[in-house]
Amino acid sequence: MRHTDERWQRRSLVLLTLFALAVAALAVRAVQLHVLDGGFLTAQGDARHLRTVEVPAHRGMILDRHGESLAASTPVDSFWANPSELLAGERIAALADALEIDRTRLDALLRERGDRTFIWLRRHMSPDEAERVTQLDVPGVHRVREYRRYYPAGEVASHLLGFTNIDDAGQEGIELAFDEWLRGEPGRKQVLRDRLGRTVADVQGIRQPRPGRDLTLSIDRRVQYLAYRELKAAVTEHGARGGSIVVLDSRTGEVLAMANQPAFNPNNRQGLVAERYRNRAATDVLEPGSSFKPFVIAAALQSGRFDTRSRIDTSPGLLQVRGGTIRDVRDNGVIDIATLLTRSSNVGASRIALDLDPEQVWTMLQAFGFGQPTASGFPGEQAGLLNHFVQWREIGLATLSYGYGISVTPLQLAQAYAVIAADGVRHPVTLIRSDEPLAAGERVLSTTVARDMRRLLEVSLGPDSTATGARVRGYRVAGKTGTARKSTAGGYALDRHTAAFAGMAPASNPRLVTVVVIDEPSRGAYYGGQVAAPVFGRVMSGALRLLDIPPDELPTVPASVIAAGPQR
Ligand code: 59J
Repeated sequence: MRHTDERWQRRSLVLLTLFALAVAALAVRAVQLHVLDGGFLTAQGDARHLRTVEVPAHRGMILDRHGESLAASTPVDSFWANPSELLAGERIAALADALEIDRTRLDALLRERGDRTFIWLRRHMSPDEAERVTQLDVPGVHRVREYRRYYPAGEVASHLLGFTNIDDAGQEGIELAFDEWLRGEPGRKQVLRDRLGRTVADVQGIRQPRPGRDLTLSIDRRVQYLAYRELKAAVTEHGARGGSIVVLDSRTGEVLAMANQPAFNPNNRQGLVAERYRNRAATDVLEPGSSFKPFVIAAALQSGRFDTRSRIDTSPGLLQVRGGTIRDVRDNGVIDIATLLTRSSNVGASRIALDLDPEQVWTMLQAFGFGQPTASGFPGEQAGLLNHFVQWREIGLATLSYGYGISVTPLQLAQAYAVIAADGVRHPVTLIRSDEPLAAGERVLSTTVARDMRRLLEVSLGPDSTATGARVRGYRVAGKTGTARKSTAGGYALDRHTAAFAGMAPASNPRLVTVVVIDEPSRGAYYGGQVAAPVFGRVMSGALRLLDIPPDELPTVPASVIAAGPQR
């Protein structure tokens, strides 16, 4: 019994001693870690922290139909900081210098945002400028790769392309409409940072950025430039408020050019007002006035009640209808339809319209595309206004026949003229190059009526026309002028006009449709024939040659040459 007790005591003593030794060992180790190795371990813990950062994706380019660049993203460098890291450091003055920002501004920036862990110091520096900042190696300053959009065509395609914001996201125009396509998807990567926030190593890419896709427009950069240049010259010459021009390929519905005034430089938008950003050709409406007459006349031909030889009595240059009086500038007497178009008789157009079934006219105007936005997909595009025929009274139908009480965008007007150009078929308007054979399109007019209409629009530009500026040497041209008083709060203004010209060439087999609108010419001349037709003529002349479209008019041989007989 006693023997057992002794053994037990001895065993307990051994255990106790071992336990005490273990405690002592732990205490020693604790002291060792805390006191001796403390600094080293703290440094290690802080030095290695992983952060996930976003890697911006490269935005796709916008190209013209021949692959010329219209918008491209170039790499730039941006700098950010964690203010608490930077405040602790010195060399703020040198940093401000290298960043090319004001010292006091940098101080304020850092103090204001003192509680945040991320602020931008400076964005979008060129690689050279950025290198100077990086060389300073100021702790807490971080460099990231970003992209900046550049528009090689500058003002020339400004409204059409729109622009991106500083994060390269689409804000206006094509950049906005096709943002999803262009934008790509940012990647993510994990980086290892040291205690001062410097990236020690890219640990791993979690997800590669997916670059955006390129977008090929229907636009031809050369035609676009021509359209821009001639429109700008005319708006300047006539002291106009603004203007628009649209050039369509009438066989496909592709927009070859679209320009407006005033314009803006998309590469430097500082201090610009949003007013200048509007692509008026799609976002602004006008009362078309006489440039609208062809559509009601086309409805008349299609109805079978009129043909190209029909004669209309416009005497005495006045027409009383229920609700008002229609006026011509003079008494044109009994005239055929071509003359009606040349002299732009409002009475003649009204007489024809009043003889038609309103529902049939309305259906046809809808088929031409009025009252609905086109298929262009352009942001902010207007539908225009085409009242329902049950709302038309006699006066409503009469004024509609010469282009009032309806509103259209220049793009819609071009689309409708393209129906006449394309033998009666409406092709949806598009801003994207179409590589595939075209969808059939929608038939609006019979081929015969479309050709008759073309002939009338060609003849109306004959010797008596006020629109001689619309003529193009070597090509037959068909088209129509319009001069419209602008509607204001108190009725129609006496001194504010929209001057327009719309037409096509070559008239025998049209390829191009061009619409020119000049808003409020103010230097005396304001008729569509004087102000808009010459722009049409110059743009068509250049575009037909640029596109190698064969002439359809035989050069006239001077009588003197014929009289001289065969040359040897
Ligand atoms: C006109 C109108 C206003 C709206 C008349 C333009 C109407 C009308 C009420 C007088 C200027 C002007 C609904 S005429 O485009 O007839 O291009 O060379 O603005 O008639 O009833 O001092 N065009 N224009 N009319 N309104 N309301 C002719 C015509 C046209 C010309 C000239 C002069 C108008 C021959 C326009 C041209 O074809």
